Amino acid sequence: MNGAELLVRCLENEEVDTIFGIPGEENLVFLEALRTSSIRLILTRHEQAAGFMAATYGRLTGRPGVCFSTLGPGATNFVTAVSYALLGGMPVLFITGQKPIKKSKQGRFQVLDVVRMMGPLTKFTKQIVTAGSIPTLVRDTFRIATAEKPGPVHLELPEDIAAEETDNLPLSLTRLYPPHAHPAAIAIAAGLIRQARHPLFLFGAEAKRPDVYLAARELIARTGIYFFTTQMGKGIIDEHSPYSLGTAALSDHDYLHCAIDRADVIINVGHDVVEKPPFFMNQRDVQVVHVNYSSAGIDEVYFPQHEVIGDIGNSLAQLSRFVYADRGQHGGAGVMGAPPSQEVLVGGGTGTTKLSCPGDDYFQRIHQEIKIHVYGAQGHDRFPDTPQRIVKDIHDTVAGNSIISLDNGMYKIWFARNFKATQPESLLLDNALASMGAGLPVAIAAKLLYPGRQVVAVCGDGGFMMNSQEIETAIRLKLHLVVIVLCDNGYGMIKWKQGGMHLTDFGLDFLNPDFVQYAQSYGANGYRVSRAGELAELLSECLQQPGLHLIEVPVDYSQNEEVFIQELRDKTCLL
Ligand SMILES: Cc1ncc(C[n+]2csc(CCOP(=O)(O)OP(=O)(O)O)c2C)c(N)n1
Ligand SMILES: [Mg+2]
Repeated sequence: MNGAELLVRCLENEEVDTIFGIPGEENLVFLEALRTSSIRLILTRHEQAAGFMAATYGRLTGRPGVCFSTLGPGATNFVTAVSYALLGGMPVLFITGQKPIKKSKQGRFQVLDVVRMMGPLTKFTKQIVTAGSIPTLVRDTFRIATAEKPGPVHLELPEDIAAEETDNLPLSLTRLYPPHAHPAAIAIAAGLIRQARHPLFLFGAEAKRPDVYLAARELIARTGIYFFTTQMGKGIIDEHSPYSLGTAALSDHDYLHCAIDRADVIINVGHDVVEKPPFFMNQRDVQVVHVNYSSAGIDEVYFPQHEVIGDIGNSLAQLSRFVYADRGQHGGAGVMGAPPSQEVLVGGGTGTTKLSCPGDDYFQRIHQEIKIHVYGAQGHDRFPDTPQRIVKDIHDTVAGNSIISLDNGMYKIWFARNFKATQPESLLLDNALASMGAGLPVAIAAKLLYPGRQVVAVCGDGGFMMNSQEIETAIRLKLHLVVIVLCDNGYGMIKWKQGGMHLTDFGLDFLNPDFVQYAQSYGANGYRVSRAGELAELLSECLQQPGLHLIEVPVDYSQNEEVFIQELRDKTCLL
């Protein structure tokens, strides 16, 4: 067999069932090997989209997603998706073609040093120089991509190596078992929790592993300790839990931060500094315990005083046992000993609410305040819709196990904050590279993986246009998808920041195509919301009918200022 055939055999051996990409002439031997394989080819309209899709495969399955492109321009188009996988901790193998390395008749046409380009962006990058080395390279790249923290790896397959004959065969698979944390580290963490008056758990992106969220759910249920999540940790435990304080969509000053400011020990499970900070550590007297597969990156806003490094699922199971045993002795589950008769004052821009908080239920009170001011926020019943109303209408219309894929823009903060996730995949968002353009490709990959679940992409009019061509891919694949495009005719998030800096409104407005006609030109269905309340009706219909549906939703972003600036500034937490 030739090198390309062996590469495909090795991918099959790694249980790869899908590959995303766009071939160039340098990939034709590889494409031919794919044609006769068990691997499904998903041809996309931009390599960046193929990369986002493969990363989503990796993110959702824990096994590397795979994508491929040609040399030069195809490889450079991958760069954003490689970076997305790197910061987001998603296992992906990127394969790029290359001119023959032994002799080439095309000089340096399209030739870039792609291996070097991938260096700072991947966990491993290499040019394949003999066909016989393919089995070890594939095994090694899959091992590296999957090892915590997962990420992207890259192999370059030159044309002549693809054609080179070899009789080597794939290697057998091995499974990685991360080492367990040192018992002394567990004991110290348990001691800190035991002594804490107001412990809080934080769950981040790397806690999204099946064994971790099972252990996390048990730990919270057994101990009754309150928790919150980072944006990417959302849904690890159902946010309807009585112990959930929601998601840190902002880094400071939200209702949740009243609880964070009150906490004396915060146990950060699976969080690292790549995500926008869920809170700022300052020199305040809070103990932060970092529970993760690897040691914390120390930063001005993150310098945990204690670390529990090792398999997170095991660490949580052990902590659960320690803490439960201790709490059993000291009165069992409930909120830990706050001083009696504390007063809590939390309120919104619509007026403050003064609550008398008997005993130790400060966190319970914050839970109530979040229920009222965050999840209960309806926005105004007017047209165009407010972000709160859009989140609520989508939340209340989709099925409990649906998947919402977000692009990047202002609405991401609203969704992260106001949408109650029930499952780890409920809200797929990127708070690491936070690149625009991922919303639709991610939704396509999610639908391919979970054909039985409702999948909705929510994009801004800016982000959607960065990969809108993938509508064709979705149509070709006959996917039932709903794409919601929030229209403010501008880069709303940056406008908000510009306003926050008291700068003049400049340079951020654009014109849009008619999205209804745009969708129809692809053979999709297009709709436009033109009155308050219509989004929920349209969405409900679109979720019933097969095919690709695009709903254009004008959005009124005046609430950014009203809530995130005025309401949160006016609220007070008395500690
Ligand atoms: C690829 C990329 N370019 C630029 C940015 C910076 N950026 C972040 S949000 C944003 C505006 C997004 O606009 P839109 O998609 O219309 O969403 P809106 O905020 O208007 O709802 C920009 C330009 C980014 N995150 N990613
Ligand atoms: Mg916009």
